[in-house]
Amino acid sequence: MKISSISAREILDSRGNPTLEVDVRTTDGNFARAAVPSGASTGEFESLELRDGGERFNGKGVLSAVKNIQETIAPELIHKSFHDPKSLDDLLLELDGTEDKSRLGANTVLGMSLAGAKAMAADSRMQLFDFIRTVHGGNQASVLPLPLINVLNGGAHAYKSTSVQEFMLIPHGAEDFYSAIEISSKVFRQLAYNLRAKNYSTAVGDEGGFVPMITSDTEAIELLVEAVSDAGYIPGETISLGLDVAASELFRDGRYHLDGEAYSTEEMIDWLEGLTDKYPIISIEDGLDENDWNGWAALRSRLASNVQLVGDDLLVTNTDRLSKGIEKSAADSILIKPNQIGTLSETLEAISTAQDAGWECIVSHRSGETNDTTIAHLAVGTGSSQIKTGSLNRGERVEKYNELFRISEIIESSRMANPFDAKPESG
Ligand code: 2PG
Ligand code: MG
Repeated sequence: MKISSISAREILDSRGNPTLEVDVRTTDGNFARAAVPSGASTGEFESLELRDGGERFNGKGVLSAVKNIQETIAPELIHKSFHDPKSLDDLLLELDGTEDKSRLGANTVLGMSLAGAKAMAADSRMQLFDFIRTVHGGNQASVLPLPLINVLNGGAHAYKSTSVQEFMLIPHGAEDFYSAIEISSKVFRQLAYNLRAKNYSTAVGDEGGFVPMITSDTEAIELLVEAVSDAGYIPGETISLGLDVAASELFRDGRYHLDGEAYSTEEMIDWLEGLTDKYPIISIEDGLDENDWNGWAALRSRLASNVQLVGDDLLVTNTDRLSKGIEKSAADSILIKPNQIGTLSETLEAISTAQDAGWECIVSHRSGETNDTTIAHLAVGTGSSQIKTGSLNRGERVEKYNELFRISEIIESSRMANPFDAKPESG
C-alpha cells in the first residue's frame, strides 16, 4: 500500500466533545477513514490523549492532534509503501519516541494507525475483519463475539446514579448472535416498562443504558434480574449479568467508597463475592483499583472458578501490564481498547499475549464514541470471545452491532463465541 494523501480534522464524539478523524488515500485509488473514541473513566496508565487546553471546547479541542498529523506524520508517510500495519505503526512509534505517546498523542497515533490499516485492507481488496485475521495469524473460522450489553449506566457515565459504572446483560444462552441481540432487546424493553411502572426515569446515559436515578447498586441488579424473568427468560440460564465496577474511580485514601460505605480491599472482595453468591453475575470488570495487584490476586483466588474477572484500568491494553497480570494470576480476561495503547499493532500484541495465556479478550468501545466500527472487525478478526459496545440504543452504540450483522452476512454464519458455557461448573 502506498499512501497518496492524508488529511485530518476535528469532529464531535457522542458526548459532543471534539475528537480526531483521519482520511487516507492510496495510490491505488482507495480511500479509508478512521475516528478515535475517548473515555471518561480513564485508567491512570493509559497512553496520553492529546487535548489543546485553553478555552475552546473547554480545553478539549484536538487541533494540536490535527496539526501533528498534517505537519509531523503526513510528510513522513506520503509516498511510502507499507506491507502490514506493524511497519506503519513502528514508524509512528519512532516519530513519537515516548513510552506513553505524549509527544504526538495516543489519539493522533491511533487515528493514523487505524486509517492506515483500513487503507491496507482496501488495497488488498479485503474486508477489515479478514485483513486483521490475516495479520493476527489466524486461519480459524470466523465467530461473532458474545455481546456484553450495558443497560443501566452509573458512575462516571451518568449523573446521580449508582457507584458501579455498568450493569450488563450477557446473553450466553442464546443460540447465535442474532438471537442474543433479539432476546437482549426484549429484556431492554421490559426494563424500560418496569422502570416506568415504578415511576423511574428512562433517560439514558453515555452508553445508552437507562439512568433511573437510583443510587443503590443492589437495587440496580435486582431491576435487571426482574426484567430478565419478566421478559420470559431464566436469569443465569439464557441471560446472566456482568458488572463494570470501575473501582479505580471509587478508590480514595486506601478505601473503596460505594453505597455510603468505605470498604477495605478485603471488605470489597467480600462485597463482590456476596453479590455473585446472591445474583447470576458471571463477569466482573475492574472490581478493584488499578494499583491493587495483591487485592486482584486475592479476588481471583476467591471467585475465579465461576466468575470472569476482567482487567480494564488495571491492564490498559498494555502488554507489559498484561504480562504482569498473567504472572500474578490477577485476572483471567482483558478489556481491549485500542486508544488505551495507541496503535493497532500494539493492540494485536496484547490480544495475542492474552490468548496465548488462555485469557479471554473483550474488545471494547469507549464512553465517548463515534460511528467508526473498527472494534466490530477487531473482535471478529482476532477471534475475541466478547465485545462490549453499550446498550441497544444510541446510534454510535448500535452501529457496532449493525456492523456485526453485516459481517455475519459476509461470513455466512451467525455462530457466536460462548466462553461461559465452556467453563467448568462452579464449586
Ligand atoms: C470502561 C469504559 C467503556 P470509559 O470503563 O470500560 O465502557 O468506559 O470509556 O469511560 O473508560
Ligand atoms: Mg471499564
